[in-house]
Amino acid sequence: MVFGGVNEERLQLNEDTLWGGGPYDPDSPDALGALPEARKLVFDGNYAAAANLISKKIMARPLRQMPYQTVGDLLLAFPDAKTVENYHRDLNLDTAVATVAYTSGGVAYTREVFSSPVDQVIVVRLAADKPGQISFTAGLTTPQHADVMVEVNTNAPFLGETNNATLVMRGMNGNSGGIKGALKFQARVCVLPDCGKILADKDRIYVTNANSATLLIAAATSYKNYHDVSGDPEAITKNQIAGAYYKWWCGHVADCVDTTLADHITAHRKLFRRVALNLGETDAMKLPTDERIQHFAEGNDPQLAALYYQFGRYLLISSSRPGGQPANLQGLWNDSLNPPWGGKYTININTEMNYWPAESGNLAECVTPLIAMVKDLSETGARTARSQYNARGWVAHHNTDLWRATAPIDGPAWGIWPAGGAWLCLHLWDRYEFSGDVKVLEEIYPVMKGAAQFFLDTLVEEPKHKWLVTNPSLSPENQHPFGAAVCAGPTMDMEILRDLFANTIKAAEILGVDARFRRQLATARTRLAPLQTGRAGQLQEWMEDWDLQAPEIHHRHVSHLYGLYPGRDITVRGTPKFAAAVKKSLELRGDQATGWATAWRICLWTHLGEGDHAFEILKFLLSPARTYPNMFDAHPPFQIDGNFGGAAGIAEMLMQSGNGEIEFLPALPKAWSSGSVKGLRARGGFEVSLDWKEGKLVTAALKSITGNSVTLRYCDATHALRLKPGEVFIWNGR
Ligand code: FUC
Repeated sequence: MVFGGVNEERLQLNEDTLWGGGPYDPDSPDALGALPEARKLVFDGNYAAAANLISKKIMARPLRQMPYQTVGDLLLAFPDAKTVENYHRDLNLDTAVATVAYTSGGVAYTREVFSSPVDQVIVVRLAADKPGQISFTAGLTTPQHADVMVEVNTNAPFLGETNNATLVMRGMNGNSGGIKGALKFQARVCVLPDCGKILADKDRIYVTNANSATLLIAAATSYKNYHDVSGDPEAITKNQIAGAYYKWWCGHVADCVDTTLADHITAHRKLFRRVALNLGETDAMKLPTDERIQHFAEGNDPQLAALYYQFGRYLLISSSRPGGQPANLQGLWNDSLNPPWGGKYTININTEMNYWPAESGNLAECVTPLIAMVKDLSETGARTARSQYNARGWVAHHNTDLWRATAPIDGPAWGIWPAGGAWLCLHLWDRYEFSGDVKVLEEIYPVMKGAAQFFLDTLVEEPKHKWLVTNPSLSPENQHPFGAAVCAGPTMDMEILRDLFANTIKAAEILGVDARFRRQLATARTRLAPLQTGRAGQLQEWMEDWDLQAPEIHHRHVSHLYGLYPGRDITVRGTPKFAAAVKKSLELRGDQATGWATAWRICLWTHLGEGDHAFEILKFLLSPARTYPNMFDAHPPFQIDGNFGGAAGIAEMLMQSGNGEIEFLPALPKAWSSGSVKGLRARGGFEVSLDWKEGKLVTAALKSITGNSVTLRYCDATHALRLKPGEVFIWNGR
């Protein structure tokens, strides 16, 4: 995070493996013994007693998971600027460079910052348009247990005329909930001035009268994986700084950085430039971003929606790269040791939502960390499945952390929900659907199989209709009218399992494996509790028609509507009765909720084909109530899922794919009557570009990646085709 002050610059530093605690196993040893009684209490309608028992016996120990934590701050103090003119700061989404610029005392200063995925360093470049004008003091602070010291000339002892010094922070992460901190971490800031003077004391570096200066920043922890913390952050950060340093050094300090910057921009653009979106441009673009957010609801700034979409892609590119951790509740931008909700992976919506714009936004690489995490969960979750349920396969409840904890946490109103891992599997399947790559399928199939196996072993017959249901479970975080959230067979679980079983069966068919298991899944699938319409015409959230009596009728979660989006159980054309019931449920819930919950509503309305309604909700999401001046989503407080869900909502207005179809402009709002988009990806393995005028499709260009067949749809017109890999087809929607 770049704060951009004039007299002081604060760079808030994060490293995505710096979390509290260490490897741990939170499974409750009393859970398995209590499970039959808990199930009975739920089936008997004794919900409060069930919750009580679950709270005592089944919840994880400790009850909470480990928090994501900050590294600390790099502070740069500049001489007092007497007058400041032309202050400007921006983040260029196309280069991923943040710039601060101003004039003071007749000197124009610029400060550029970028975080290079190539060299694994953050680079700060301080420049002035007159020589000898760069003076500052650099120091590191942190709320962690850590020491800061200066090392002089460790990187380039041979560079006679150019001195350099490095700030080094060495620390240990914190304990949490009785789990001892087990991670060493280190941050290094190498300060490289061009001319001028560099001095250092114990923990500060002073640069005076340089022509310019470059800072190279690296950070690492000893985390290797969820059960191995034997890494050497000193070696990692030294290597990263040295690598960047030797690349940086090009003979004359003033010209250095250029290769590092060029490589950074190339790597960023490789992902970012795949999609171009134009929704129209107006004079509102000339205003600063905070003012545009204030005025977006007035309806005259379509480019801000395009910017919000691309900002979402930028955030994912910047927080979810192969080899790193998935984007957490704050992406990776966190200034605290105990951020809201621990900055964890909440997998009853939030983590999944982070990845909603990824595949259609042509960012398959960014999904890699999520897939790696789900693989880890299939290992830790196998332990929980065995010890807490005596089941095969694996299970994850509503949250996880760096250590891949999978037991139910927080309390029975939140934690006793076994479908978190099953939901995540939708993203594995999507990876296959969007790529059409059988190698992907081979890699993910065992994980999907394990997730499905767990439910074959734990679904129980409900007494009234003999449906197979989850028990104990809940409809994420929503209380039913009987003093608890715990219940059996909430609608969302059934929808997730219908998807999981169908996708696992398809995967096994394609791979030609597990015929008997496929049959078992198919049989179990037909016995799951069905969708039901309640007395207000709504889609029932629970097996019983409780919706209208629930204490929080406008609850933020709309879990039971998963079947319409992101699931594919319900569609307007395929299951019109249930689509109408979803609409009724949405009307009952209302349009406005927390950031992510507002974004989910947008996505749902796009899948009802109601673009103007979705756009009205987007106006709320993109207002100061739900978007901070820097465009971060406001839950409130800051939570990044709303950014990603909002970006997905914009893409879903323009194109939707699934069930063998790609639909163009399924929910185009009137406000975006003309526009174009290039480079979206669709299920089945297609790249899609569209342009439209006066609310009507002009052309849809489709490029096949895999050679699959597909049906194109625009309004009521359809066109079935099969292209060769690489072949392009242009359609005018008639
Ligand atoms: C779920 C949501 C909250 C919040 C938290 C991180 O518990 O219900 O609104 O987003 O996750």
